[in-house]
Amino acid sequence: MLLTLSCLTRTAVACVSPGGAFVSLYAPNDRGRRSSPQPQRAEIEPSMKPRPINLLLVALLLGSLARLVAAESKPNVLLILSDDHSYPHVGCYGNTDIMTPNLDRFAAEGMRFDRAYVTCPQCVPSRASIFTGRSPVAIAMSRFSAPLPREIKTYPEALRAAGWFTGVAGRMYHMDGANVNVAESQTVFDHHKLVTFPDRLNYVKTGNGSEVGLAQFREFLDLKPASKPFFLQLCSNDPHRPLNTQGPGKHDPLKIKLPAHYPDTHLVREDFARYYDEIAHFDVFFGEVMAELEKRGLAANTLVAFMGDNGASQFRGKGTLYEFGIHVPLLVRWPGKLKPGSATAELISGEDLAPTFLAAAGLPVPPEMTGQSFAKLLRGEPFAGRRFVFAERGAHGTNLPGNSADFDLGRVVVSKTHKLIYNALGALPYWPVDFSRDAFWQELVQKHEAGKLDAKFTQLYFSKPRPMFELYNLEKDPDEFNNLAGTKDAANLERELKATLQEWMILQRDFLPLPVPARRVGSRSEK
Ligand SMILES: [Ca+2]
Repeated sequence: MLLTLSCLTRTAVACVSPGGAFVSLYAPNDRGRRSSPQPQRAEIEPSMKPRPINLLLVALLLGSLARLVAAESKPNVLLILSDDHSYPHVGCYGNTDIMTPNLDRFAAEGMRFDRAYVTCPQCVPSRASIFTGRSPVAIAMSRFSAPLPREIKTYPEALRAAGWFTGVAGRMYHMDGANVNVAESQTVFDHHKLVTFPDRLNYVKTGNGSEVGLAQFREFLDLKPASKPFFLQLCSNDPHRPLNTQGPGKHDPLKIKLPAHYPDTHLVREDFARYYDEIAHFDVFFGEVMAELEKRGLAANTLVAFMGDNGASQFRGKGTLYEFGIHVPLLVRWPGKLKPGSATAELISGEDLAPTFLAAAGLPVPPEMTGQSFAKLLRGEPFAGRRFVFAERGAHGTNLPGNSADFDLGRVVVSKTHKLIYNALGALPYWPVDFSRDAFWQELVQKHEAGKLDAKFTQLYFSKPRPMFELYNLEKDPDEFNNLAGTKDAANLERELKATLQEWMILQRDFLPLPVPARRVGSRSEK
C-alpha cells in the first residue's frame, strides 16, 4: 500500500510503517523544503507536475494511512467468557450433537485450542488468573469470593496506561468480592476500600442476560474515543445453572450422546440436553457480538478470544479437577495475524491469556506474571510451549465443610499425556457444586442409598474416602477411570509428577502441605 501511494501522489512525506520502521513517500513540490528524507531519483518522474487534486488526495490517503498504521500497531482485544462450559461442548471440537454454528464459524476463522485449562474449576479464582496472569494461590484469590488485592495489577490496567479504552461488561466479573448483600461484609469492604475495579478500568458494568450484555457492549463501543483501541471482557451467564434459558432449538434428550462418566437416566439426559440448550443460547449471543463488531468496522483489527471461565456444573465438572472441571474451550481469531482454521494441542493455562494479550498489543509482560505468552503461536512463529499446567481447588461456599461442595482443597498438574490430582481433603466425601438439589442428582443419591446404583458410579461419586492421589493417562484413558496412583508400573511417573507439583506449590507460596512427604528431622528413623 505504501508503494502504491507513493506512485500515485509523488508527494514526499514521512511516516512510520506498521512495523515501526521509518518509511518515506515522495512529492516533488515538497522536495525543496524538506531536507530529509530525500527522495530517490529513480522513483520520480520529472514530467509529472503536482496538481491541487493530488494534494487533497494525499491528505486524505495519509489520514487513512496514519489511522491504519496506528490501528494495526494497537489491536483491540475482546475476551468473551461463557460461564461453566467444558471443553468438548462446542461443535468445532467434533461434538455433532450440539448446535453452535456461530462458534464453529468463528473457529474456522481462527485457531482452536484443544488443550486449554483454567487455573481453578470455580469462577472467582479462575477469573482472577485470567485478569492477572498469575495463579489464584499466589495472589490470595483461592477463596470464593475474595476481592482482588489492590496491589495485584491486572493486564487491562497495563493496556489502559498504554492508551487502550478498557472495560468489563455483562455477567459479574467477580473481582470485587461476593455479590451478596451481607451487612457485616459490606462494612469491611467500605472501610478498607476493597472494591477496586471502578478505579482500574474505564468502563465497569455488570448485568444478567444476553440483551443486557449486548446493550453494554454497544454502549462501551459508543463511549470509546475514536482514536483509542479498546479492551473489553464481555461475560455471559450461559450455561451457568439454573439451566432455564431457551436456546434457538431444543436438544433431544434421547438423541444426545452421554459422556462415559454419566449415569444414563432419563433425568440425567434431560438435564444434559438443557445444558446444551444454554450453550446454543450463548452461541446466538456470541454471533450477535461478532455481527456488531463487523457492523462497526472493528473486526479486522480486533483480536477476539472466546473461553469458558471454568468447567461445566456437570458430572466430574465444576468444583473438581477432572477434565470437565478445568479443561475448557478456547478459540482465538486475529485477522491478518493468525492462520484461519488452525488448531493446536499445546498446553495453555488460564494465566497465559494476560501475557498473550499484552504481547499481542506490543507491551512488555510484567515479571510477576507466571503465565506464558502464546502470542508467537498465534502469529505462526516458532513457539516453545508448556510442559505442564497447574490448577487448584479451594473454598467455594460459605459453609463449614461437611462435604466437598463448599470446601475442598486440591491441586493438579497436567502434562501432555498425564494428570496427577492431589486431594488434600480426600476424607471429605464428594458433593456436587450447583446441582446437589436437582432431581437427577437426588435420584442417584436415593439409588446409591438403596444399593441400586451401578458400582462404577458408586465408585465415581460416593467413594469414602476419596483417594489422596489420582494419576491418569489422558491419552489411553481420557475418561479418567483407571487410577494409576500407587501402582508399581506408574511409580516413577507418579514420583516425577509429585515433584513437579511440589516445585510449583513451593514457588507459589502455597499453604497446603506438600504432596511429597518430608522425612521428619529428628524422628527415630533419622537417628
Ligand atoms: Ca463459572
